Amino acid sequence: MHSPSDSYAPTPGDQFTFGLWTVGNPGRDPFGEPVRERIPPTRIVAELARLGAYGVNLHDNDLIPFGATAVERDRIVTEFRKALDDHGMKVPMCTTNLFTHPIFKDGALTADDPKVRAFALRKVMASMDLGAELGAGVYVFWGGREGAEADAARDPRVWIPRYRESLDFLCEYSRDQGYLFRFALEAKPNEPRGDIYFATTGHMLHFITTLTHEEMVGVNPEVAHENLAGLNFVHNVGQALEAEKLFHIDLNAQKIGRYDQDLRFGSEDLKGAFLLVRLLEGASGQFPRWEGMRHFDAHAYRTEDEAGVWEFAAGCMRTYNILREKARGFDADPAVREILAEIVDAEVSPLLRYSKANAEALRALEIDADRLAQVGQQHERLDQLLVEHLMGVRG
Ligand code: GLT
Ligand code: MN
Ligand code: MN
Repeated sequence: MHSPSDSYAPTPGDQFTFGLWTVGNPGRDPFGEPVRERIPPTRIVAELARLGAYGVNLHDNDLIPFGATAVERDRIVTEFRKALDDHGMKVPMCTTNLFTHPIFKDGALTADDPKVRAFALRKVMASMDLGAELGAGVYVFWGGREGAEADAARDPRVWIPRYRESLDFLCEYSRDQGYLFRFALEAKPNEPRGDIYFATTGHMLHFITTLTHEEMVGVNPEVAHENLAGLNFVHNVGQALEAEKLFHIDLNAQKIGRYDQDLRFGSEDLKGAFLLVRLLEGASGQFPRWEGMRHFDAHAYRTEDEAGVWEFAAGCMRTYNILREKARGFDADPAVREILAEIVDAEVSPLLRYSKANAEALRALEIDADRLAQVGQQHERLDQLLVEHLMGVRG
């Protein structure tokens, strides 16, 4: 599976990253205790490098235990940096754990008690210092506990300004320190809260336009999270790309209608995964490849031992590379190209940009509505071609 002659074998050039918390997930769930030993971060770095990843991402407490002294912190960071250097691994993204400690039980940056908000802000600042020290360029905000069960307790016009003020504060902090962070906001509709604030990437995209330093802030959409909300992930990522706000991405898989599963990339909804890879890689040739990190926010099944964890990690990357090849094959297929070329009417399109003359030209344009209504769009054939490429009988 990992022989160098294998063209699907990942290399650092593919820009694959994993969170320490992903391959490090010990298999705890709401009904059961951990099934695996904690893998030390330095070994995670070594193993992921061996498998061909580009880097690892982390929360402050994935590396440094909550409440560690400054001396402990520095010792851990030095040891971790050495592992990174020894294995040529990078840390492109950092984030803060604002959800595990019970102080965050009713939110962090949106909590009612200003001391809780102060604690959260202080924790993010320290975590940004760590991220900057490790060379991270992207800083993720996942507001897992920013939400509610009892909505009578807090009006949206109270928690929205709190969240805005916090991000404005942290943008200023980043600038004052001379850090070059780009913030990426990650939405999720529910879990662990009954409802999480800013449920989808679309909500985040609007909220960003209200921030003082909106140019510093983008989104980090996750496959599973948009699926939990029943949404089309490719549409949402496409909207973020079009807005030039796709700063990071969390790749995984999810069965619709279930709890947040964080499954191995491509293990469910292969067609969705194919269309996503096609979009990110710019396979159609219409738009460029997206340059960001291909980050996997997923974990191995609870049935697995450590060997299974590395199978899981290799599988995420291998599936991505296979889908990239499939997407290129699909877009190079003459039958596909012919259908896509026929869809565009190059003659009329320029008239659809407003000018007085174009408005007049539209009025004069001959349009046979009944005839147009009868033109088939060849989508059945196009989609069947996609499915055949995916099944490996074409291309
Ligand atoms: C947590 C969550 C993820 C977020 C991580 C970043 S932590 O595992 O389920 O979706 O991306 O805070
Ligand atoms: Mn995520
Ligand atoms: Mn998730």
